[in-house]
Amino acid sequence: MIEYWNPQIERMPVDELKELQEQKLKELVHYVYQHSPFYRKKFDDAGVKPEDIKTLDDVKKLPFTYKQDLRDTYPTGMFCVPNEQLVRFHVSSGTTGKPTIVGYTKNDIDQWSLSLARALTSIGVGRGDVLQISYGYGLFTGGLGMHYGAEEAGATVLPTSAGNTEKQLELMQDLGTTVLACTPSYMLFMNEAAKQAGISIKDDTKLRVGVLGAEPWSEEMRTRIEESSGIKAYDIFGTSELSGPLFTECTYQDGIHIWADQFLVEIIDPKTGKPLPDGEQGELVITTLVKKALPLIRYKIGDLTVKTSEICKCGRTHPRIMRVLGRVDDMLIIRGINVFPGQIESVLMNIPEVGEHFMIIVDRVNELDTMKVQIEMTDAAFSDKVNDIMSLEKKVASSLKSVLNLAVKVELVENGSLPRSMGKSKKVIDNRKI
Ligand code: DLL
Repeated sequence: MIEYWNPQIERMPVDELKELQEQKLKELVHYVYQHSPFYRKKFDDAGVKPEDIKTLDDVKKLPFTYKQDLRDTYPTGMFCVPNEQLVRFHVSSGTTGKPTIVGYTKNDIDQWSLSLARALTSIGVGRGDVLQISYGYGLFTGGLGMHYGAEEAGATVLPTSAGNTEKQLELMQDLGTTVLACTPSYMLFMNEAAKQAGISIKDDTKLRVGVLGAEPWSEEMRTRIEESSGIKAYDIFGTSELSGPLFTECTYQDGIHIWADQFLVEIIDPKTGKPLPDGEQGELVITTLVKKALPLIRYKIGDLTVKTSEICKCGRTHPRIMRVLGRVDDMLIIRGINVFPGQIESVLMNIPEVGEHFMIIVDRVNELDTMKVQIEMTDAAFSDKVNDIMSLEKKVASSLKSVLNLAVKVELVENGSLPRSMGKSKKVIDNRKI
């Protein structure tokens, strides 16, 4: 039986949903124009007035908002409410420059929790579940965001945060954790740590669901995680600027549901900024329809994906985005060829002898880009004496070549030698940028 948190909203006929969005969009543009000097100036510079937004399609007339806008107005220059109306800040540390600050009113937190409660219900998680949250608590939105959403959904929260893996495994067994929320990288790490401690997550725990995200991961990685841990692994997406973790797939695992009564999603051509039709890959752009402290108008998230408006098999009418390939700026250009780390992961995870850990190292030698992929083997392949290291390296290189159309040097490294991550993992070292 399919469960809904709010069936009226989640299965609302598409026409009604669009009407609701249109209404909220019109209210939003007036709201930001009145409450934020930042947006007033942005609209004025673009020559657009709130009254110009009459239909949903008019969203195209609105200017984009960028992460850089948040940095330029650091700390709270884009906010639409005075600080005393805020109940929380989250801070996202960028690799360069100022961090971005997100503020929330009480209502913003409630809306965020509702969004996640719907998402968790859609993957069959709620009352009766022990949900271990191993996303970091603190300035990062993963821990606290999941926490409030999971409580709203009725689950019993075990707020372990990331790290102290031995303790996490002990509590998982003792308290009967059924759902684990963490990055896919940390899921792998936990699996490994469990094995070392003589515990099988599959056989010795009650874990049945993983709510995995905050970083790109491939379908092939999902298969591996599901098989090795005996769980259903669901993709969860969100960004701190939109609130934090917000959207998941449903049990059909066929795209991530974006709640249309709260968010308006567009896919655009990253170069021209023109909206793209369903089914075409482009950059994700989201407008928040109900946030009050820090509403975002056509926020250019930077992630590449594909949208579909087809009604899902679960009956939900809200649009879906497919697995996020990565950020536009994660794309590596190697001798003129575009490569996403996720493509490499997909190829590697299809080769049974290759383990789950790899590192991509990009360099420039004699003015020429080079790419090396370091891989670890699976334990099973490692113990197979007949296995010839050289032939495995060759096999991996040729699989990569056939998919990427690029010569890649493959280097087998000792198991356990590549870095493990408890949060978002780093899979690329680009020495060209150093
Ligand atoms: O990572 C929020 C989050 C917490 C999402 C917990 C899911 C679970 P940021 O730190 O602002 O927020 O990073 C957002 O991470 O723009 C994507 O590039 C990437 N990302 C997040 N989820 C996924 C996913 C949180 N499921 C940025 N697949 C986003 C691919 C993801 N990329």
